[in-house]
Amino acid sequence: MSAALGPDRPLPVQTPIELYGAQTGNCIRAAIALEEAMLPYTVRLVDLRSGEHRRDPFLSLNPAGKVPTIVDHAHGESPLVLSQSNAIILYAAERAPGRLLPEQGESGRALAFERFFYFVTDVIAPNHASFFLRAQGASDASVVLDRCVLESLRMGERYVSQSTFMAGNDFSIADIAAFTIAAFLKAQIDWDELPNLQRWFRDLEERPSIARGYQAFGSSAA
Ligand SMILES: N[C@@H](CCC(=O)N[C@@H](CS)C(=O)NCC(=O)O)C(=O)O
Repeated sequence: MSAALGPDRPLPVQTPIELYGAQTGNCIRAAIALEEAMLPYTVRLVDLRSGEHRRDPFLSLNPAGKVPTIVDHAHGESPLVLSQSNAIILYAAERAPGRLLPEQGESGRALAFERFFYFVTDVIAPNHASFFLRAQGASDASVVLDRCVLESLRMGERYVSQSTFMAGNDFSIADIAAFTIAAFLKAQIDWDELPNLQRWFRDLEERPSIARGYQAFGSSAA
């Protein structure tokens, strides 16, 4: 046993990660990842309605003026600041080996990455683009994208037809990405046609880390 962690010395206290955010999909994904990784964190609510994210002090943390952003003080004098939800999810996975990505086996990890990026790039990203187009008054274009998003989400049915989770029999980052977008679109999904996806969704609704991730910014509904 090293002297630093000998019986006379208390274990170092882990300073909680600060998670800046609001009740949005990207922020909830980051919160779920921290929950799954069992990393202590403190929520710093950012009031998007009043434009708090476009003013200092938040801008000095993330000049892009977007949430989520985390500040991790576990790195000595200069804390680690991360401002992309997917980087935060991957960082949580690295900090907690085996919890969000398979620890052993290249193929298991590769599959988790494949499915994670599938939901991020083929479902979540076009869903954001559709939201943006609608806000700009380009409703026809947004309807086309909405159709693609729902069609792509149906692929999840195949992923969970042979396994408990999106990338095998262990929970992974792929489930975080898939669950949050399925929850967002749940009223538009034809669940009767997707029995495996429905079973997977109901199981994850009951998962404590997911429930806590949704509550992190003050609302509980998935
Ligand atoms: N690529 C970024 C996107 C971040 C993002 O768009 N955040 C939204 C909330 S989900 C935001 O801060 N919107 C406020 C604004 O753009 O004014 C990520 O994945 O974290």
